[in-house]
Amino acid sequence: IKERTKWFMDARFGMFIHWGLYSIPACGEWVMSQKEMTVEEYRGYFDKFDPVDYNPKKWVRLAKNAGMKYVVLTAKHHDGFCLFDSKLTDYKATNTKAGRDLVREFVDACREEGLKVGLYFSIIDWHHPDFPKYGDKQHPMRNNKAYKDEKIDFDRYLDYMHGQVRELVTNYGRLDLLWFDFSYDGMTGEKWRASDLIRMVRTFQPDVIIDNRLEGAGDNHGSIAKEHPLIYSGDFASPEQIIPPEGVCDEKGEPIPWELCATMNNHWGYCNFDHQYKSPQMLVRKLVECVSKGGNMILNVGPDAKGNIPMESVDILEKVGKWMQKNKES
Ligand code: FUL
Repeated sequence: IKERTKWFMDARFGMFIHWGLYSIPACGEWVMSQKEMTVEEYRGYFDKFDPVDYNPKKWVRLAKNAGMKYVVLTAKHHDGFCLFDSKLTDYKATNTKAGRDLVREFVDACREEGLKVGLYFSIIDWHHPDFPKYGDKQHPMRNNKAYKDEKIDFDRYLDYMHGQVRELVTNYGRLDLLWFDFSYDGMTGEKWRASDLIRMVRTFQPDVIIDNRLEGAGDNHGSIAKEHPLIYSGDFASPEQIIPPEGVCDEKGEPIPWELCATMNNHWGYCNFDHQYKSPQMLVRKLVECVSKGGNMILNVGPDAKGNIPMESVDILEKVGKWMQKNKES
C-alpha cells in the first residue's frame, strides 16, 4: 500500500457532491446528452445560474457530522461548465450571477472543518469545440449529421484539458484527492495523454491520490491497469453503485484501495422527481460492507440550483451520523 493512500484507507467514508448548471433543469447531470442539447441551448442554464444559497461550510459540516472524512466536488462535469475560475475559458461560475470562484470557497470550507479535499474533473467535455461529437458514444451531438464531417483538433482539446488540471493543482493549495472521469471504448489512457497528465500533477501535488478512470472503464471501473500498467495506474479503483463481491485486487491478487461511489437516490446531479432514497439503515449497511471488504464508500449529494442539499439527503445524513456517533471507537 502506497504511503499516500494511508489517510484514504483510514477515512473510509466520504461525501461526493455533483453540482453544476444541470441542477437547474433538475433531472440529473446527463441532461445535456440525454436531451441532445446543443451548446447554445444548454447555455440558457449558464445565463440563469444564480446559486444564492451557496454555502459550502454547510455542506462540509453536514458531511463531518455524518462521520465523513473527505469531500469531493465536481469542479467540472461532462457539460464542461467550470465551478472554478479557469483562465482558459469563459464558461465558468465567475461569469455567471454567482460571480465568484465556487471551488475556492469549497476548498477553504473543507480545510476549515479539517476534512480532506477532493476535486472531480471530467476529462469528457461536451462544451469544448475540439471534443469529438458525431459518433461519440455519449456526446449530445452524437446523432447530429451536421457534425459528421467536422474537423476537430483533439490535441487542442487535450492542451486545454491538461491546462485546466494544471490550474486546479496549482491554484488551490494542497489537494488530497483527484477524481478523473472517465475513459470509454477507445478513449483510454494515452488517448488522454494520461502519463503526461499524471506526471504534471505529481510535480505539483506529489501526495494527491488519483482514481483509475483515466484508463479502461471496463469491469465497473473496478480494476486497475490490467492492460496498461503505466505510471498513470490509479491509486484507487472506483466501482460505481455496485460493491465488488470480493473487494478489489491487483493482478497478483493483492488487495488494493478502492472506493464505492454511490447515490442516495438514483441520480448524481439534482433531480426533483427522484424521491427513491435508500434508507439510512441500508446506507450504513453498504458502508459496513465496503469497509469489511477493504474499501471506502463515497456517498453522493446533488445540491439544487440555489445550492441547497435536498432535505431528504440532509435527513438521511443526520441519521447516518447518529449511527456513526453511537458506534464510534472509544
Ligand atoms: C460517471 C459519470 O458519468 C456520472 O455522471 C457520475 O459523475 C459518476 C460518478 O461517474 O461515470
